[in-house]
Amino acid sequence: MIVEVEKQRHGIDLIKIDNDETNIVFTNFGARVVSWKYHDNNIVLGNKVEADEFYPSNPFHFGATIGRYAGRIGNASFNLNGETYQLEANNHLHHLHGGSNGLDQRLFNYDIQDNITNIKITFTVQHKSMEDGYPGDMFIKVIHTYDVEHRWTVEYEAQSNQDTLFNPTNHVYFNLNRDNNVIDNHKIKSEQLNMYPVDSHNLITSTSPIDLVTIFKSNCISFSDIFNSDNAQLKEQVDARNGLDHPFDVGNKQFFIENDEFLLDVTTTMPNVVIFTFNDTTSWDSDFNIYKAHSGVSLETQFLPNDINVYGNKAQSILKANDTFYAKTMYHVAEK
Ligand code: G6D
Repeated sequence: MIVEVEKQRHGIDLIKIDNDETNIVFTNFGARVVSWKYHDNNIVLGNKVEADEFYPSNPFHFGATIGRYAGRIGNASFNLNGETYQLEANNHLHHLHGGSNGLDQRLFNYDIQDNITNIKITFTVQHKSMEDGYPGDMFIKVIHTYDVEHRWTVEYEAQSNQDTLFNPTNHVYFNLNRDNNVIDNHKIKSEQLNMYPVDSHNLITSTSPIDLVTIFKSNCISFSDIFNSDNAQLKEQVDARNGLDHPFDVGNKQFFIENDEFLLDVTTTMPNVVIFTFNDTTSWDSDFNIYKAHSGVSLETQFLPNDINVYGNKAQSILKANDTFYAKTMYHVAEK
């Protein structure tokens, strides 16, 4: 495996890893994945040529680390230990993806370890208490590892000096098609595919999910079948937003995305995954916007969005002072 660093403007570095059949590129801007290729086929959405211009203005968080909190916090406010915290309302009345000063917008420090069977990049950053509305000074590590078997692993380690919320994810969008045509032909497979219904602002409306395996009598379902389903509850959810933008419970914390040529295996320690099929790309007014609806699918492994307002002090995203947070997600791609 070969690793090299390319410097672009504004302190943005590309860290390029070559592993023969595959290569992958990360950047210190948002500790993000910029490109992942199997031979000539781009399997994720991104731009490594003009990364320094593309990413600071990318409203769809391509490949970025999201934090402190992935997804929405309803009414941009939460209560913790009897104290109410008001966050930036950057999505209607709600707070989304840690706000405009979230981890995706931060330049991380980094260190590269070139091991025999993998290359490990440890990105670090500090978040000061209240600079983004959340309590607690945090020290956050995002570790991206790429190994000889073409497996990308992302690990998160973090501590806070006060009780706080922490719900990180990576906002990578996949497209396994060689011609980059829409992902409607991709299938999702898992022992369980339970989808939480959401309201018009994409906040969950019920903790009783819709069981897709029962509806489709299969645990391997194409996105086009989901988009065209006659099931009344599913149809109402899909039609209202031209696709999926929903949290799921998957079976055994593992699921697969596939087309005829590639199989992506995703394994995580996190309990949920938000599946977003890039339903409306028109709001991004930029020459960089070459995307149409369903150009990719993001697979955001995380705790249930808005859990703090749904479950209160039982929310899994609560990180206690001086405890160590740890989570890991692995993506393995193979040709069929
Ligand atoms: C997330 O759930 C959200 C979407 O609604 C948002 O548009 C996207 O990130 C950028 O997946």
